[in-house]
Amino acid sequence: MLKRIQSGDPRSIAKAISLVENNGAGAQRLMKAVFSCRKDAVVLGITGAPGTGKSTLADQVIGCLRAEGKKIGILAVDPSSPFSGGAILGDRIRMMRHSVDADVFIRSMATRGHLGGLAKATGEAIAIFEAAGKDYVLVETVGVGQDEVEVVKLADLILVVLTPGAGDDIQAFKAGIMEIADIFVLNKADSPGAEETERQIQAMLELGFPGRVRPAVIKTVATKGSGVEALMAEVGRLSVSRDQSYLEKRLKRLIGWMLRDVTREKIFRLITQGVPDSAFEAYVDDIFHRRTDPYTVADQIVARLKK
Ligand SMILES: Nc1nc2c(ncn2[C@@H]2O[C@H](COP(=O)(O)OP(=O)(O)O)[C@@H](O)[C@H]2O)c(=O)[nH]1
Ligand SMILES: [Mg+2]
Repeated sequence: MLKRIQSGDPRSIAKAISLVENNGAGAQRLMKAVFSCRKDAVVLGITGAPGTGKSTLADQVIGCLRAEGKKIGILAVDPSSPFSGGAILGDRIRMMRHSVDADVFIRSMATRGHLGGLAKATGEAIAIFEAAGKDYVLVETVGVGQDEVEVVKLADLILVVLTPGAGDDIQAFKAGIMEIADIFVLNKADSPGAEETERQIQAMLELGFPGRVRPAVIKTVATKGSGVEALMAEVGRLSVSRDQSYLEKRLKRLIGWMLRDVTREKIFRLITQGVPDSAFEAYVDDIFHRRTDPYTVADQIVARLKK
């Protein structure tokens, strides 16, 4: 399977991502192999509120990169997936013209069971793309919750997409995503109020980035492709000047998640093996009859496992 992934075979890439997403049998073994042969891609995070034009923009970015012969993997990450089948479908339609291109792989990632799980699955999918020889990986996320901030931190460069009249978004974003933006994209620059919003973004940047290189604000009309060249020039400039320590940080964050997750799983298995169902039910019964409480019992279980 690893050989087929390395040859860029889309089916094997899809299979591998499903395997790590579902944490299926052999996922750990596969990821060990993937890690040993991955090569660094440029990972671009594209984040912003729903409807700001992230997918339309991604489609343009794909077009530019394909013109240079680059191979690309795209992850459309949607943490609220039970309710947003339509959004992901929209993403796919937006990038449809590239879906027959064998060197462009588009994949949606859905929510995971626990916080950080989505980030881990996304990180693993990026590693699979890197093993498959992709030069660029685009990660589209809706930038709202904590999980999304974690996901977008996997990127080497983060593009925050805003639209005219996004004053409220700017307030909402300030808390998390704004600080980690490398480039601000003011998309839908063909809509009224673009200049005013640009001023608001600049004003915010003046206040909010002490001791940091101020990110560029680039106006685009994704539906027409205007401004995309300037955006790609800035992406190119930043990815060249980006030092190795950045990449190291991204990889270490991913490795940290994997290590925690794998360890958590092993410990969980120990618990289920070490505490038989009958003993567990007895504990539940004791708590139910108020003879004890979950905290005390948890301590007892841990003590039992330590022995
Ligand atoms: N007027 C205008 N509409 C745009 C622009 N970019 C995207 N759109 C439209 O905005 C809608 C949402 O775009 P989409 O890419 O799906 O946004 P996403 O939810 O952020 O991925 C679509 O109907 C696009 O055609 C733009 O620059 N100008
Ligand atoms: Mg989208």
